[in-house]
Amino acid sequence: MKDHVVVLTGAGISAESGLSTFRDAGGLWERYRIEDVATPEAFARNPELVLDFYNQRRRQLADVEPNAAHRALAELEQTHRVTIITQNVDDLHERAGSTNVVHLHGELTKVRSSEHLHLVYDRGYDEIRLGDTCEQGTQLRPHVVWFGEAVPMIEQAAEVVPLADHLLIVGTSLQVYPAAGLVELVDFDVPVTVIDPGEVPAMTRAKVFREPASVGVPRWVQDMISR
Ligand code: BV8
Repeated sequence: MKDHVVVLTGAGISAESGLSTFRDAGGLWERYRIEDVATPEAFARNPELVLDFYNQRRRQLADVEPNAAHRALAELEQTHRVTIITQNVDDLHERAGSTNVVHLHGELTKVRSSEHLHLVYDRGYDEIRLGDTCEQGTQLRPHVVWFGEAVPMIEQAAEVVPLADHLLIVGTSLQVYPAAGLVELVDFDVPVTVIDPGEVPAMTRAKVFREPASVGVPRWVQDMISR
């Protein structure tokens, strides 16, 4: 039976593809206030501002490519069972070839009805305009989890983490909950590795490689494959 590698990823794994992280210098939250663009209240108050914020990010996806870290995780599926639990709303894991990706906070390439949560549609990299509606006539919104909204995939993720033979944490500051709480669910005897050039409040027993994902992840994967 192939070992099961569970990977928790955040904005840092997509940084070298050219997508801004949130909290780093020059990050999204330096240019926008969460309460203006990433809450249901913000959407009710100023839907155009919110739609524009996500239209820009969706459009940008068309101009970027997966990097060596995304590709290495896809390659690892040849020798291991891999589950990627990502906080990212970009589609770079799938474009790199990963087949088992759980999007905790939604997906930019999908839109949904703002009232009928089950009405979800593919949008590719196209924009949403005010007045674009679902088949029930309600305004479309980005299929992402805003702050203060429930995280529907958290149960599924919480069932997978305890099944890990290895936990790899890449490019997340572990500041946002309940996602950050997942790392506590790994068994005490399971090896935990963190790849992040910055300060990350990871578990004391984690092996930390303070380097960019495009360097640390391919090397970690080669090490796993060659074992
Ligand atoms: C909820 C989608 C209740 C939208 C996102 C407990 C304690 C405190 C607060 C809370 C709590 N529980 C809940 C809260 C409130 C809140 C929260 O966590 N607030 C934080 C700010 C304190 N959580 C919520 O609101 C959640 N919902 O609790 O609902 C509920 C329950 C039931 C029913 C109804 C309601 C919803 C949270 C999800 C919000 N949506 N994204 C969008 O993308 O626009 S969160 C978004 O921000 C991302 O998805 C991600 O999760 C987070 C950003 O974090 P990271 O990805 O880690 O990125 P960051 O920039 O922080 O760090 C980058 C890292 O990469 C750094 O470490 C850096 O060093 C590293 N790096 C940089 N370059 C590289 C690199 N690494 C490798 N290589 C490189 N080259």
